Amino acid sequence: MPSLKDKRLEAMLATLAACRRVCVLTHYNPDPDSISSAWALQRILVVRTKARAEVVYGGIIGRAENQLMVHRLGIELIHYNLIARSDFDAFALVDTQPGTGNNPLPEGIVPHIVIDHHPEEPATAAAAYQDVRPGIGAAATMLYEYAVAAGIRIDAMLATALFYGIKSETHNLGRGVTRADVDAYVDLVPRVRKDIISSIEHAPLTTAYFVMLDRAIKGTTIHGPLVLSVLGNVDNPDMVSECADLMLRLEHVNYAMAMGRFNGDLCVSFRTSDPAVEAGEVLKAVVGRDGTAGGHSEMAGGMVEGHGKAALGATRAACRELGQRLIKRLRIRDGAEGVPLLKSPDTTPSQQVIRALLRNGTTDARTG
Ligand SMILES: [Mn+2]
Repeated sequence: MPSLKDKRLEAMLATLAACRRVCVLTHYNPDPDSISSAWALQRILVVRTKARAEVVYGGIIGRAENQLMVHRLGIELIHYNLIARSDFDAFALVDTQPGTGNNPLPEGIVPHIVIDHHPEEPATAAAAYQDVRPGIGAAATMLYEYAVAAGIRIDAMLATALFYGIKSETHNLGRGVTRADVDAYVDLVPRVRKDIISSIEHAPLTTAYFVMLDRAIKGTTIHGPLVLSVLGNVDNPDMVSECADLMLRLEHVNYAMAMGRFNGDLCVSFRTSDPAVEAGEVLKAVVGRDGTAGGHSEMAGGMVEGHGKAALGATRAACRELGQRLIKRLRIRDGAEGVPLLKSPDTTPSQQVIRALLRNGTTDARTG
């Protein structure tokens, strides 16, 4: 009797029976989960169908880690601007869905395939094949299952890509994982090139990165349990999400939102460690009709278009407005003003603890 995984695979492949060339779309600025998932689907389609398949993205691969991942693993991605959409007779979406505004699926095109782990979007129902499982920690886990069911060879490079996709998406299995994620991770470990993972995780950073980081820190204010970062213009949109990730690590902080302008769009990232708050829903409400947003329970991203010609002052005002909406939404009292990150007291509790330990001679001062 065919397993559920085999049935899923056969149902997916059946939708492409008459297709010649498939466009596998990631989200705009693809992260490791999206890149590895698309790459795995491309491999499956090349082996198991008569169609050719390309991995296509619409934005920019910004993070140093992601650029190095693509380079070291030899993943071929094509920018959407370089393809002719008439060359393709089928579209497949991974780690994203139609109608989310975070992928370059052309208006009016109904995708053949949607495989995703974000909450289901209404437009997805029209796809010939959908597999949307919001409980799963990483899309790469789903594509690993398809790859196994398809019987394709998962070589060291593909294994490393999928492993890194799961690892980075789930913070090393520490965030929103299911049994399937753990199984895929464990299965992949023996085949992974650990040296490549290590080099990706310690990718060289440009001086431009530190300039941007400096600006991000200077543009950050603390509003009780919330941190807001206004970055101004950024040279890559991933900087916005990196900043939100970093600021959530500030002690006593449960929410972080970062905003920056890239290519005429205002990019927004929201992170939370509060299990009572659904990040995707909160950001959708905050952005409202101004733009698009979506995400998971702990992380979300959004975009407000039309900031290309706006003066930076107007964009900053829009950021302040989004910040105020978030403060209201999270019901943070006395949060409207905020304190600049660099003006907040320099003696935080953790520093006091370290000093006390040093005074008592219980901390080895030679380390660290
Ligand atoms: Mn994902």
